[in-house]
Order: sequence, then structure tokens, then C-alpha cells
Amino acid sequence: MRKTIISGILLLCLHSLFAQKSDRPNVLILYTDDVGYGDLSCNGATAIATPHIDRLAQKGVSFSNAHATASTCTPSRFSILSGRYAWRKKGTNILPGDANLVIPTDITTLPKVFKQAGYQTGAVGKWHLGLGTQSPIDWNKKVTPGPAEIGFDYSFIFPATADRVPTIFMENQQALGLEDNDPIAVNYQKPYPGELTGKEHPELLKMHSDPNQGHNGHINNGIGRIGFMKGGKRSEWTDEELGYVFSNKALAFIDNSLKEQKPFFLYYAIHNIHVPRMPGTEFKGKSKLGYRGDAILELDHTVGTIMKGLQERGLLNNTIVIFSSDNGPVLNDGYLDNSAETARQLHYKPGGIYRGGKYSAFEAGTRVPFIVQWPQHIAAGKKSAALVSQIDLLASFAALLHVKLPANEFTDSRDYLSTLMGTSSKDRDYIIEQPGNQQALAIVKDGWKYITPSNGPALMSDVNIESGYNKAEQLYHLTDDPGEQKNVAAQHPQQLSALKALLQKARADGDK
Ligand code: NG6
Ligand code: CA
Repeated sequence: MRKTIISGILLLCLHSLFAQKSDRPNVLILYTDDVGYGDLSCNGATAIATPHIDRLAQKGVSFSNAHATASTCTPSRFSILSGRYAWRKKGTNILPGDANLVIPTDITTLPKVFKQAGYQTGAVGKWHLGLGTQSPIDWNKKVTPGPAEIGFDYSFIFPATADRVPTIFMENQQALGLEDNDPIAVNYQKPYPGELTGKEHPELLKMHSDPNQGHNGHINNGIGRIGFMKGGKRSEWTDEELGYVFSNKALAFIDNSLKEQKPFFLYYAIHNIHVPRMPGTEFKGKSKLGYRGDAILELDHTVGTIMKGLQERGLLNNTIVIFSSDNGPVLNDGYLDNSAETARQLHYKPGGIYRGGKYSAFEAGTRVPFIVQWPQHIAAGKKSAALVSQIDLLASFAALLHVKLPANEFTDSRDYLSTLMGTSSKDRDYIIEQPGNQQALAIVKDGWKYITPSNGPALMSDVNIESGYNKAEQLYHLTDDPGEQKNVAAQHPQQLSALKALLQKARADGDK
């Protein structure tokens, strides 16, 4: 009798443990590439419709003052995954495709927080955080460290960007479809003997690069890339298949975690809408905005596919879906795909009302779409104007999952869970924005923005984006002047010095 009671209690305990476990929400981050605040119809775009993304906003909370930490890819990704500002660490700017891993393997990362809470963790899509520790990388072996060593149980990635070699998929850090008799070699200095490049053979290209912006090295799928590569002919991807392949892998990962009876954390770094924009054939010519618009339609379709996948698996209610972008928009980022011309004709503003764009210190550089949906807990159709940063996902999810962050480990990440879930409108204390030019930083607090003086052209002419660089100090009152038209540094010296001091302090904090 006693035995039965004890085993009954044990069973009950286990049961409640299991119930607790299965109650924990799945978490899916849809991290897009170069999508501007104004690229979504739910954020006011009129020349393009993004119904699937809009539905996320209708069913969740949509932010109008959410920020990536940088206006380029590598530093933003570094921050969202490590909870640290990238400008604290050298060598974290836009990486070449043969760079080594920039996230230390011995620190707490976003995926490690989830692992600690018993989740199955996966990374699918664009990586661009480097791989391995050796240079040159031997692409014919498993390359470590990489996603696994910073906390991902599973990864299916391409190493850098779509416009950089190697143009291959890697599953769990191993090149996919590689054949022994055709090993891969990669370098960023000079072509391999016999390798046909975009520069010398433009007749082989189906989309031409902008002569001012390179992208004319290795040719894969009729498109010139940055860097050189030989071998791996059968392992190279076809751009048109990227969306389909990544989405299938994302869903397969979800299925696998269901099999393992674990909640999942999936970081799906969707490749759209970075260059080269070569969407799936069914999307070509579908928008009014050239291939950039077509790639947005493909992105929206991808979101629809994944959301349908969640619904079919009965996971919609208890999955937190976060949709955002790594940096602001750019029209001509190296290929002649007609995106700048069509945008001009239609007066299309991918950054919305915000000034600048990708690479820029102005707002459009880091103020990106940010939508959080969690039907079980977040009321539908909320809008939040709170100041939020992607850097806080780490500490906020640690709070949600009761994972204790090591007290002696430095982090920039803070717990803003209730703001991120839309239940509070509390602003982040302040945010720091990092433009492409490493000399400059910007800090935003209580509707004021200070940009440090820096050298560099006011207009980045290749990409036709205002940089926000200025030898003089700049102060903008974003509350009254969200378009950053009026530098009020001279009128508000006290505001300026307060922000300057705060920035200095934040910089020094990391040195301790
Ligand atoms: C730039 C590339 C651009 C793009 C960007 C990275 C040139 C001239 N331009 O250096 O095409 O690849 O790097 O974009 O090479 S990001 O979104 O990954 O940061
Ligand atoms: Ca990007």
C-alpha cells in the first residue's frame, strides 16, 4: 500500500514536471536580412503587400521603435546571439566568407539559455558569424567551432552571405553534397587557375553586378560573388531554391524536436532580401518593385509556410514567434537588379519615414520591423512605441525560463520581457546604434539621439544612402523630429553632454 502511494506521488511529480515542460513555449525567431521598417504593408508600405507578416502583427504586438544593434549584418547577429554589443570586440564588422567564428564559445549565448532550460535548439539560414579557428578553413571536413559550440544542437546554414563564397549549404558544420574527387577551396585574394570570374566573363552572367561594387569574382548559378572558389561543383546552391530548402529544414527541425518531446528554439535567419536577389522562379516579376520586391513576396511566402507548418502541428498557440531584421534597407547593394529604379518611380521608401538605411547612423539603419506573436499570452493587434533592442532577447528569455545568468559574466542584455511581450510600454533605458563606419556610434534615450563625430562621406554614393557621418556632433529630438532633419546640438548642450557621458559610461562598462 505504502509502496503504491509513494510510486503514485512519484508519478504525479514526474507528470507535473512533464506538464510544465510541455507548457514551456516554443520560440521561433524569424531574422530577416536587410528588410526595412517600411518594407511591410503593416508598417505602411503601399507598393507591396505582405499579408502573412501583417497577420503576425494582427495577432501579436508590433513595435515601431525596435532596433538591431547595428546597421549591418555581422554585428547585429553577434549581439542578438551573444547579448553583447559588437563594437566592444574587434573583428566583428561585416565578415568575409572565410572568417573564423567571432562569438566566443565560453560565454552565455541566446541558444545556450534555451539549452539550459531543456530546449532543442536550431539555427537555419544565413550564418555570417565565421566558422572554425583555422585559416584557411578546410571546407572538406567538419568545421568547428561553429553553431554547435555556441549552443545550437542542429544547424543548416550557408556560411556567410548569399553574395560571398563559399556558395554552399552546411549541415551540422559539414558541406552538403560534397564529393571526394572535387574538394572545395576558397580565398578572397585571387581567382584559382581555370576559374571563370564574373569580371572576365560577364557573358556567363544572368544578373550583372554593379561595376562600382565588385561582386564579380566566382560565378555560381550565373551570378558573380565576392571572393574565389574552386571545387564543390555539385554542392553549390541554386539561389532560386534557397527559400524552399531552408523552410523545409526549419520544419524538419521542428518535427525532430516534437519527436524528442522537447520544446524548441529555432533561429531561422531567412536569407531574403539580401543581394543577390534571385527569388524562386514563381516569384520573379510578381511585384512592382523588381527582384527586391519579388524577394519580399518570397519572404512573406516563407513566413506563411512556417506559420502554416506551426498550425498544422498544433503549435501555433504556444509558440512565441518574433519577426525582425538584422539592419535597415538598401536598394542597390551591388547588383543591377533594377530595384533602385523601380523604387524611385513608385516613390517607394523602404525605410518608411526614417532617414538613411543600411550602413547608416541615421534611424533607418537600425530601426527595423519587430513583431512578437504568442497567441496564448499576447493580446492580438497591439502596437507598442516602446524603445526596444534585439540585444535584450537573451536576458528576457532567461527571465521567462528562470535561467540564472552567471553573476560574474559581463552582458549588455537586460530583462525587458514585459515590454517585449507587449504587457508593458516601458522603454529600454537607452540603446546604442552602430553604423558601418566603426568610428561612429549613436545613443538614443528618452526620444533624444546623439551621434558621435566621425569622418566619412555624408552620402555613401555606391549605395546612395545618407550615412549620418558628420565631423560635428549631432543631436536629434526624435520625438519631434523622427526624420532627423534638424541637428539641435547647439540649442541643447546639456542634453548633448548627458547623452555623451552616458555613452562614455556604457563604453567603459565593458572594460571592467
Ligand atoms: C558589403 C557588400 C554588400 C553586402 C554587405 C554585407 C560590397 C561593395 N558590398 O561590403 O553587397 O554584401 O557587405 O551585407 O562588397 S550584410 O547585410 O551581410 O551586412
Ligand atoms: Ca543584413
